[in-house]
Amino acid sequence: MPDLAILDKAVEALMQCHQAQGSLVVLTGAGVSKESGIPTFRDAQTGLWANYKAEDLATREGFLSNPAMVWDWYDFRRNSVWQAEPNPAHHALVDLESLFPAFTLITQNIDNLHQRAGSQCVLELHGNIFRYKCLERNHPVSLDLLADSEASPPHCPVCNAWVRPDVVWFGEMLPPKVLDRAFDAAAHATLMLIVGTSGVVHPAASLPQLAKEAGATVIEINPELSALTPFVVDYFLQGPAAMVLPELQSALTRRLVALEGSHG
Ligand code: BJW
Repeated sequence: MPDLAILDKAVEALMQCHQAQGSLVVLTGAGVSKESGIPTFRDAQTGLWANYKAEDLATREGFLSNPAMVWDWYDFRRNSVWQAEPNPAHHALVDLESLFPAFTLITQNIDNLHQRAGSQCVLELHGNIFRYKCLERNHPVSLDLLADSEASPPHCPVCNAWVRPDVVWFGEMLPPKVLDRAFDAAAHATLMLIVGTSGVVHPAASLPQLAKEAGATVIEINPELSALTPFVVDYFLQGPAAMVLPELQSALTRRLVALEGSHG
C-alpha cells in the first residue's frame, strides 16, 4: 500500500502535467505483468527451467550453444503469455493515455499485453515474443509458417538459417528507430512514470535519468526499491502495479472531474 501523502503528491504532479498540456512518458518492465501471472525476468525460474538463469538463455551465445533448449524456453513463455490476460495496471495505462494528448508508453516487455489491453502508442524496446525472424539475416518469419514445422528451432524459408524470436538479447542493439523515439520522448517528458522495472538493463534504464536531467518529475511504482529509486525518483509509490496504478489513475480522474465541475 503506498503512503497516502506521497500518492497525493504524485496525483498533484500528474494534475500539473495535465493542466500544462505536458508530456507523460511511461516506462514499464516485467512487474507490470506480474498480476497477469507472468513471472518477472529475474524471478527464480520454475519447473523445467528451474536450473537455468534467464540471463544465460537470453543471449545469442545461449541460443547457439543449445538452440533447441532456448527455442523450447521461448515456446513455453509464448504459450504462458498467450493464455494470460491484461491486468488492471495495463488497463489503467490505457485510461491514462486517453487523458494526456502527449503520451508515450515505452515498454521493455515482449508480452504484447499493453497492446492487448488497448494501449495505442507503445514503443517496444526489447521486441515481441509473437514475432519471429531468422538468426542470420533478420528475415521475418510468420507464426503460421512455424506452426507447420516440426523442427526445433525451425529453419528460415528464405535462407535456411535458424529461426529465433524477434526479441533483443543481451549484447544486441535495440531497434534503432524505436530507441530514437524513446530517447526523444524521455528528453521531452514533463513527467515520467516508471512501473515494475529493476532498472538494471541499459539503455532502457538510462531513460529516466535523461528525463530527470531534462527537468521531468519522476514517479515510480514498485513493491521494492529499484536501481533507479535513489537517483531519479521524486515520488516512490510502493506496491503492486495492478493495485497502485488504478488508484493513481482514478484519483487523477476524480481531481479532473472536480476541477471541471468547479469551472461550471
Ligand atoms: C513489480 C511487481 C508488481 C515485481 N508490480 N512491480 C551500461 C551499463 C552497464 C551495462 C550496459 C550498459 N549499456 C549496455 C549494457 C549491456 C547490457 C546491460 O544492460 N547489462 C546489464 C544487465 C548490466 N545491455 C544490452 O546488452 C542491451 N544492448 C545494448 O546495449 O546494445 C548496444 C551494444 C551492443 C553490443 C556491444 C555494445 C553495445 C540489450 C538489452 C536487452 C535486454 N533483453 C532482455 C531479454 C528480452 C527477451 C526475453 O524476455 O527473453 O529484456 S533482458 C531482460 O531484462 C528483459 C527485460 O525487458 C529487461 C528488464 O527487466 P525488467 O523488466 O526490469 O524485469 P526484472 O525482472 O529485472 O524486474 C522486475 C521488477 O518488477 C522488479 O523491480 C520487481 O520489484 C518489480 N515487481 N512484482 C510492480 N506486482
